Amino acid sequence: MRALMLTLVTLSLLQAACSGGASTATTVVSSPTPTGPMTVSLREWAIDVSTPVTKAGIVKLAIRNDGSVPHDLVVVKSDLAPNRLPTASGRVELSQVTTVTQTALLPPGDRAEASFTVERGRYIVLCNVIGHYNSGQFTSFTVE
Ligand SMILES: [Cu+2]
Repeated sequence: MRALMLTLVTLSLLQAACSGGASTATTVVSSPTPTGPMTVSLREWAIDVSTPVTKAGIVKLAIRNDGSVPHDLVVVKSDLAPNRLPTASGRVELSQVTTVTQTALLPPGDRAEASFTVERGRYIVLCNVIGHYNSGQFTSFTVE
């Protein structure tokens, strides 16, 4: 996480240096915490999150369906392995897990936002369209 943030800061500084012409890099990094939303990309058959480790508090997700079929997004708090959630008929049984948030079905290219409060622990992010979780469309992030 720290290495990633340093990389991002370095990239910002490089961008500023390249686009700023003769001016020196004056980018001020005033906040030690990430301010933007966690981006979530849905596709066949994976989910990519930009921030695999985050801090307790409010998490904001910027979700996009980058796949070619409709997907949805469900966030579950669970200490189970990400591929071990209870399923029935090709879907995760949400009544048997702690569901934090759930989007509507997103057509390809569509976006959605979600924000919710997280505490320490592991959160599993999945698509619950029939068969998609079993095809590997899930990931997880950790809250420290
Ligand atoms: Cu899906």
